[in-house]
Amino acid sequence: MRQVNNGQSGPAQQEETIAAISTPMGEGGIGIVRLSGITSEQILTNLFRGPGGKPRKRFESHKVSYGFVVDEAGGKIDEVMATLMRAPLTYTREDVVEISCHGGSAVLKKVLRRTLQLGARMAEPGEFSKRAFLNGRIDLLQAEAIIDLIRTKSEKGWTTAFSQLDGRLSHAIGELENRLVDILANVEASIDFPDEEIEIIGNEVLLQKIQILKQEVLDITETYHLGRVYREGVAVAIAGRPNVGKSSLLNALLQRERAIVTPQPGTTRDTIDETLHVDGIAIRLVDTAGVRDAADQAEAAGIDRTIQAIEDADIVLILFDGSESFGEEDERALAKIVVAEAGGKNIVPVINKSDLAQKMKEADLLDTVHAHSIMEDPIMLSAKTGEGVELIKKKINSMIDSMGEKLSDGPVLTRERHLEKFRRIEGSLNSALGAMEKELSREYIAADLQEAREALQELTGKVVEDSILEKIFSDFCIGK
Ligand SMILES: Nc1nc2c(ncn2[C@@H]2O[C@H](COP(=O)(O)OP(=O)(O)O)[C@@H](O)[C@H]2O)c(=O)[nH]1
Ligand SMILES: [Mg+2]
Repeated sequence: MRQVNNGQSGPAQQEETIAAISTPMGEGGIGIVRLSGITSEQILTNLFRGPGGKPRKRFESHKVSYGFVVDEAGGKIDEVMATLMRAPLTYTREDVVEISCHGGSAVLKKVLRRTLQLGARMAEPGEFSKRAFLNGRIDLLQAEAIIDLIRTKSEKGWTTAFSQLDGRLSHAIGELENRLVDILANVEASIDFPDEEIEIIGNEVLLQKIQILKQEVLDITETYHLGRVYREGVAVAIAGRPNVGKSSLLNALLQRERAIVTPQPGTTRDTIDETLHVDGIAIRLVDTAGVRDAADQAEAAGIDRTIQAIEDADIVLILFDGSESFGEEDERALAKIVVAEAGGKNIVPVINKSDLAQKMKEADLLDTVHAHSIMEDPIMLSAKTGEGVELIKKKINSMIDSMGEKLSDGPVLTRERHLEKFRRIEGSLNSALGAMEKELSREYIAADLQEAREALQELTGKVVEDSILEKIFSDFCIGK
């Protein structure tokens, strides 16, 4: 376990200097090489020349300087804008240098190499942000939010990531901890000084305080389902027997010819993944191979992946061909899909090819799917004309809404890690309440409350295991 500098003890110790290209590789208007650490300023002084070709003795903090990066012989490498930012008002709380170069990979690599020659070492993935965390500028929840903010492509993903970076979740957890510490202090005082004249809260009040705290913990836990959907999006699998129009539906939803469509059954042999944005939420659509008894090995492998995709999906659209009557192949596909989805709860039946003469009786199909515990009514669709595509999008949206209470402006849990800690806190509070009911000594209650407090501290990273840190920061890209 590591105790992190929480920023109350002045500027952080500076570490060896790290360097990286902080912008994506490729062609861009600007590319940035970033340095952080104790020799950042010295390295800048060595590689930078002003417009007149002269070295500069002093850089003003947080001011941009125009000039050139030069090699060891003084030859110009690039025309740049360089900024020195002295600790502690920087991304890492160490001295930071940013050199804005022309955004080409050869230029950026040359400038980076020059910083390495002058004593910097290559930064590891996420090392800048890790230093920001270790130096107490951001907590672990904010570090997680930085990755999310960089990764997210959806509007809702951005809102949740930014509010987490802005400290909404951290603040709520800080509040919970303060209240817990108050209660704990009182419980401990009653153990340590049972006879003294301090104001000890009575059992009834204590019970009530813990219950209120627990309710708040439960309210925040509730936000996880939607929080995860906002962060990661939802996975929607398109399933059914071969030739019912699964690939056609994928194309209709995406409004382009992504998947190959043929009258030949068994054309789609691998799963196809594409992302669609509906109402600010990323919807990962997975077109699957038709579920049937495979004709050959390639198809069998495709069907295995289909089953996997259905297991992983949040929502499954099961397609039927309305121009044919419900057959044995439909029945077998239906049974397999319901098993893979684990019960039928999130399956939506869709009757496709509504532009053709209909042989499938909607009422019969309804009975059949009900028999498989699928409760959603079938949606009529023509992937060919596009009729019903909007209904499907609406259905997906309303199913997302039913995954959790609408989120207010409060804190939101977005990761499995958060959920797991909140469950632990709930467990500890339950155990404290149980101890009170059994009228156990207050030592037991104190131990439970202490455990809840530890889980809160692990959430923000006040106390954290190195392996968790490694896991979180290795998810970053180099230069962040
Ligand atoms: N008339 C009509 N034909 C369709 C419709 N959707 C798909 N098809 C046809 O059905 C065949 C199979 O479609 P495909 O999307 O490849 O089915 P998949 O095997 O389930 O992926 C193709 O010939 C499509 O043109 C539809 O809504 N109406
Ligand atoms: Mg297909």
